Amino acid sequence: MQRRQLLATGGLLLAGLAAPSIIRASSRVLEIEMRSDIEGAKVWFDPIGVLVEPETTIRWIIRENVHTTTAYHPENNNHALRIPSKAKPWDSGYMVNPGDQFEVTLTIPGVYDYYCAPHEEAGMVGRIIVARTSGSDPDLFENYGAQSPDREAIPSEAQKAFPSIEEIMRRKSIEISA
Ligand SMILES: [Cu+2]
Repeated sequence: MQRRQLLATGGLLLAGLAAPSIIRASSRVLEIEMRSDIEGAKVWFDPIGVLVEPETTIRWIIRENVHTTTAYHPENNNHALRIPSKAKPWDSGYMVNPGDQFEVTLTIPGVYDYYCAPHEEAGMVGRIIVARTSGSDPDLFENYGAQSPDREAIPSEAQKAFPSIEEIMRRKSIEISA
């Protein structure tokens, strides 16, 4: 029995020494679906709002229609900065095949707003809040509601679609029914 316990401990130690990529693979992943009804009249990210820990990998998966996931950031078509200023922007480009995926790992706490390029006018946007469950982050909401006059305006349908920070903090995940 003792010997078996020792072996088990040794195994754990070895696992700890293994390549960082192996440890990464077991880190948190959260999936967001890119959806559409048959006519393409209704398009949405599901869940539209999520609360995650730092180092979470967000994986977007396309189910229907054609979509992008694109961060609100000046590098993306001169859009307003609506992700933490030190975070790297992302743009998936057009995703067309059901099942295709795009991943981003978010490390910096804060609010991340993003949109779908062909459907921003239709209000296809999402919001991710990255926050530690313990302790407070003074910079967490630094860009919340930021509007820059020299950037692309956020269409009113998109502005209306964002779930509030308070609601995301309370519910952790805000789903949209088909
Ligand atoms: Cu879309």
